[in-house]
Amino acid sequence: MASMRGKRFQFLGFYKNTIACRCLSLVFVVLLFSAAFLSSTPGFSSLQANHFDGIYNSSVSNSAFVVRKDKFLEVPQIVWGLNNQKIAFVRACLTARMLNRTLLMPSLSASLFYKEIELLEPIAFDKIFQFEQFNSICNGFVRLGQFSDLSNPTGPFELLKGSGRKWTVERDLDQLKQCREDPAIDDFEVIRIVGKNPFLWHDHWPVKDYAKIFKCLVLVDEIANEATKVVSKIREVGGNLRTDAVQINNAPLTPYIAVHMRIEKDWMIHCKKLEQRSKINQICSSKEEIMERVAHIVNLSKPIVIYLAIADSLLEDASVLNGWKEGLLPFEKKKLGVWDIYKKHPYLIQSAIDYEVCLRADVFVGNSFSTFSSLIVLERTQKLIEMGITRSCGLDVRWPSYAYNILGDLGGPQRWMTAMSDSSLHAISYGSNNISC
Ligand SMILES: Nc1nc2c(ncn2[C@@H]2O[C@H](COP(=O)(O)OP(=O)(O)O)[C@@H](O)[C@H]2O)c(=O)[nH]1
Ligand SMILES: *[C@@H]1O[C@H](CO)[C@@H](O)[C@H](O)[C@H]1NC(C)=O
Ligand SMILES: *[C@@H]1O[C@H](CO)[C@@H](O)[C@H](O)[C@H]1NC(C)=O
Ligand SMILES: *[C@@H]1O[C@H](CO)[C@@H](O)[C@H](O)[C@H]1NC(C)=O
Repeated sequence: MASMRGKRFQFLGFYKNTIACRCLSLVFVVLLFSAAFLSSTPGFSSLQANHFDGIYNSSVSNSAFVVRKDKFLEVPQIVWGLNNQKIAFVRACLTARMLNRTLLMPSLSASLFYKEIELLEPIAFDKIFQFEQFNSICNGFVRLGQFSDLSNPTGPFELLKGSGRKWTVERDLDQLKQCREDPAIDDFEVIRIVGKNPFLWHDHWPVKDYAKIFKCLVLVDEIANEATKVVSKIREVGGNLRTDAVQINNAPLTPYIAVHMRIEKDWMIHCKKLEQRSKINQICSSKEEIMERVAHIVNLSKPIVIYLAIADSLLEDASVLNGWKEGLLPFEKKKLGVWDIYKKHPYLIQSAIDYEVCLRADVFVGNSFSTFSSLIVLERTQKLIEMGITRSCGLDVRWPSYAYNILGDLGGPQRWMTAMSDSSLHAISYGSNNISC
């Protein structure tokens, strides 16, 4: 933030030359002051969700696009990890938009079971994300509806998504176009897509369309508050440790690094397979490699707290707290004393809290093949862009993100920013080591 402020004041100096511009610069001073005030208020950074919604224009509406409120799309239950579910949900929204239909609020899954359908624990979308907020931010782009909005007792049109190698992207797109154009289908109040879950559907939309809808996903207060408690705790331990070690004056917020250490059993199996299939050997990082690379991040003001976003129960080796270089102070949920906050909740909510904690971190380090890490970097990139920073890879800016699975400068992790103009979400967010820095 310091360097940004410096730039803004230079900009102001430029206007000071003429008297006529003095009043203008006065207006600027007021605006700058309020911006500077907001950014140095403790609540500002610890409540980044508000920061997204409040200060910047959060409407994603592009034009007077009207989505029909009397025609609906129904999709299968959304499954797997939190971010697989978010991607699948957004893909369902974009499909509904293409059909000019309201998406019937789908069920998400609270648990992480992959195979046993009866163990998937359906959970309503609005138990995790705010329903009204979603429609208000996404107004004019996509729309969510409730099953109680349905009027017609006649059955839906069931649309079977094709599968197998012969079911190409083109065929999939043709099928959707046909649904839109054929009155015999379009007249149905509900089109119900059956078969594969939306994460496995062909993708037809650019990254920026996904990004627009991610912005409409605002956590319900109960979950956002849990994340705020965890972040406060991290900053509190950081503050205590730092005042013991070095005297830091006027530091309103103790910074922290969040590392999404993706070293759980399920991931190690998945990533080894992925490495073999794609012939890329940069996907799996060991605990030691992650520690080594994080230690080489330049310009960290040590000592600094490292929050380890990790699914503790799935760890093979419980010693993630050992082996960190001097000045890097690792904490996981138990050592931090926040396990009580997490343990009340099912997988999906635990993961959503961790996601927020990583999103709000001063520095984030993750794995470029993980959807969890990738969507965090996408949101952080979006925030930087809204602040006017479009290229930050080499610069000393706030909120840097890194990928530890790729070697960057000086033995550190590679700087990471999402290529928002990419045409494929898969290429930038979970199937690639191309991280645009
Ligand atoms: N960070 C974090 N991950 C968790 C938690 N609980 C489970 N997980 C992990 O999250 C993974 C699935 O999440 P997903 O969003 O798909 O991320 P990805 O698999 O890394 O792309 C699971 O495989 C777990 O290892 C948690 O509380 N925090
Ligand atoms: C927000 O952006 C939308 C679309 O770009 C625009 O129509 C609207 O006027 C903006 N609102 C504000 C408060 O700037
Ligand atoms: C969606 O349908 C409504 C009602 O028929 C129409 O006014 C609107 O233009 C349609 N939107 C698009 C993008 O086709
Ligand atoms: C590290 O800090 C120095 C001094 O503030 C700055 O000049 C340099 O650009 C920074 N390096 C990086 C990679 O951020």
